[in-house]
Amino acid sequence: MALANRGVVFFMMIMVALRGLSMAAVYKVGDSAGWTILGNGQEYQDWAATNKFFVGDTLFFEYNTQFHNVKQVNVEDFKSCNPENPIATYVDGSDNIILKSSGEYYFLCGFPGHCQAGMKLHVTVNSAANLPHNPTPTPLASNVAPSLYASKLSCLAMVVAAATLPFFLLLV
Ligand SMILES: [Cu+2]
Repeated sequence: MALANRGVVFFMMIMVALRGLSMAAVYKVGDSAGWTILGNGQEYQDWAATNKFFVGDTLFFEYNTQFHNVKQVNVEDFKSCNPENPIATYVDGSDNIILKSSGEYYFLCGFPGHCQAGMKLHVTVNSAANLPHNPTPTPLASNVAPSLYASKLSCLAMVVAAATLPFFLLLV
């Protein structure tokens, strides 16, 4: 009986640890390139399209503060690349922005010309915060960011752990 109790406690500890891993994901904007001027102007739209964001997730912007910053703006200022009326401004060069509510988020770089050159990011944040992220690979899986991959793996680990619970309890 004592053994069984220890097994249950051990299992609970694993579940708590896995839950902590899978509840929220951190997405590095632009993946390895970070937040910068990349080339064709579509990079961050393409990057956003390969990810699915949920409330509680974090956008991590990494950039050289001499050349870039991050401004959250409204949709009109996003369209017109206007940095003068920001909702929030980030200048640390390694900014973690937690997506606290569902909806549309718009970011741009406030340095002259950078938004026009493609340093602008629009993400849609979904409200299904309590559901595990979809562990099924999408057709875009080969392009998926390592950070997303990690979150998918942790969700998968949680599903596997939950599925093996009955067997685990039988063993102890
Ligand atoms: Cu910039």
